[in-house]
Amino acid sequence: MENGQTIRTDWTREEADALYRQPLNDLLFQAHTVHRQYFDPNQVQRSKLLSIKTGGCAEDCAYCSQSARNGAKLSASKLIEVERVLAEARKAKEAGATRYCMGAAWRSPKDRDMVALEAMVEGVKELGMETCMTLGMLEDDQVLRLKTAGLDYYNHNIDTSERYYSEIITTRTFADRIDTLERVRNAGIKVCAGGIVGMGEQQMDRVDMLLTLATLSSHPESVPVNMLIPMADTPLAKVEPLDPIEFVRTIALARILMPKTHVRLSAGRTGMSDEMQAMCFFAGANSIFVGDTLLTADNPEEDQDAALFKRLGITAMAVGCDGSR
Ligand code: SAM
Ligand code: DTB
Ligand code: SF4
Repeated sequence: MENGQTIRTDWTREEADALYRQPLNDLLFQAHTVHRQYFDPNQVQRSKLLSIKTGGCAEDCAYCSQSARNGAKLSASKLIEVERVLAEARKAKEAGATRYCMGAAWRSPKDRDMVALEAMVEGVKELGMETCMTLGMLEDDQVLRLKTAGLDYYNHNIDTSERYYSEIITTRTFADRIDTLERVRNAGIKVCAGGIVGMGEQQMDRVDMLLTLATLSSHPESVPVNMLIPMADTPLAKVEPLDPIEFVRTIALARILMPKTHVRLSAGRTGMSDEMQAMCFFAGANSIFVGDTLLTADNPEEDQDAALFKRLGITAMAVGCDGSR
């Protein structure tokens, strides 16, 4: 029991579905009430992303500009130098980011890359930032090496519901994803796992995706909710845009099911109005990516986010503060 409520990992599909479908005002009220019980509602955490190895990926994720399989034009880079990563991390810290997330376009890391990855984690930690990596699937020994280097979070998304998954990715299974999440959790690294909405899925897929995360043995500490950024030359380039209210409902359900989790309003903010983002913060989102690029796609400029925070009376979480009550 916490704050008079139990953190539940036994949510049923019927409960989650009913929560998602209730009248929007009821859903928002409930989500915001839960949010206030666990977090300062006016504080938002800021993470910065860096692509440490871009393009040429062997996986066939239908949304991704970095897959070598789906005809996207992005050329493959090598793993970048440790010093360059640390120089970028320093800049991100000066700009106020508290978590540094390093992403690689890999199915999984090669053992020959591990020494450089460990040095990146150690160097970013020395700067006083939280570290996060997203490198694809991991084996037990790789998880252990990253943990020993000091990695705080590992991001690995389930992307969508188990039902819709095979429409989006065929080169690794939903069960593979869960397997990597379990390895990360068992090693004592904090879990960052979420997905993408707006990929042509149905409402029940959005509910089921969150239900899978909320019924893991422990909730992920971070849940990024990405709005699909339709990338040219990918199979999802021309998918019908999602009703923004459906996106807000997804955030609200994530907040209710996983009360203590940082819910991140992730990719796709350049396509969102200030009003929509404000609604997402009210619904329980309390983390964003900052800086004008994500991995390969655009993100709002720092000035724009600073102006939005000012308009909304939101302040940024400081290093070492998780915004919880
Ligand atoms: N290669 C690693 C992997 O897939 O696990 C790490 C990087 S990958 C780009 C991280 C996540 O970014 C994906 O799982 C997906 O949820 C999200 N993502 C990628 N492309 C996106 C897009 N066009 N729109 C929204 N989210 C996207
Ligand atoms: C996550 O859920 N979203 C981030 C992070 N985890 C690695 C990635 C968003 C990528 C958006 C598309 C791009 O920049 O290429
Ligand atoms: Fe590769 Fe990750 Fe893109 Fe999938 S999402 S194609 S694994 S970089």
